[in-house]
Amino acid sequence: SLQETVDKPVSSDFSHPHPLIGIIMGSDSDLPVMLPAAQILKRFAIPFELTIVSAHRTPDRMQVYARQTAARGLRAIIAGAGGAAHLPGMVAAQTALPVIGVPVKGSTLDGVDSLHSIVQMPRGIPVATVAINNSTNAALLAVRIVGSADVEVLQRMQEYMDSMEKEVLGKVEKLRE
Ligand code: RP5
Repeated sequence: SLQETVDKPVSSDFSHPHPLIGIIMGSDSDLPVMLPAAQILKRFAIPFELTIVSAHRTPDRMQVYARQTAARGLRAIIAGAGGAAHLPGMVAAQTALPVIGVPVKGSTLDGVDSLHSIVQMPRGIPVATVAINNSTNAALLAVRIVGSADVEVLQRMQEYMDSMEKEVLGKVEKLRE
């Protein structure tokens, strides 16, 4: 049931005991959009946790989660939500950590509703907002945040960028053939 899914992690396999990044989402229906973020963090060997926190359905859980993140050693929060996507902003209001918002595309308004809800934060409380459904970029930004204080992680990011460049240049070569 929905109540069960909000009370426990989506999958305990995903949740590291000492995470640096928290991936949270408003509903289990957001999971397919948020999973690429988990895959990126795995690829970069960044410990993370993944769970459901709903601003509207579980407001107390959201407050407890947001207020404890810094003390628990997290470095950044990736928060995905669709529709009236208040989760990233409300979490950013209750922690000094960087919050990265992922607008999740719903069935009716193409995700623009969510994008606007997340990006239009009032001055003073920023949420770094990525493109609609682009949890990959949210995770890459989180890796960069961790990398700003960890040269090994920064090196991994540089290698990732180098391999991407190589891949594109390989395609350019193929077109010439
Ligand atoms: C938002 O409402 C969630 O983030 C989700 O994107 C959307 C719909 O949620 P469900 O009704 O599918 O649980 O809060």
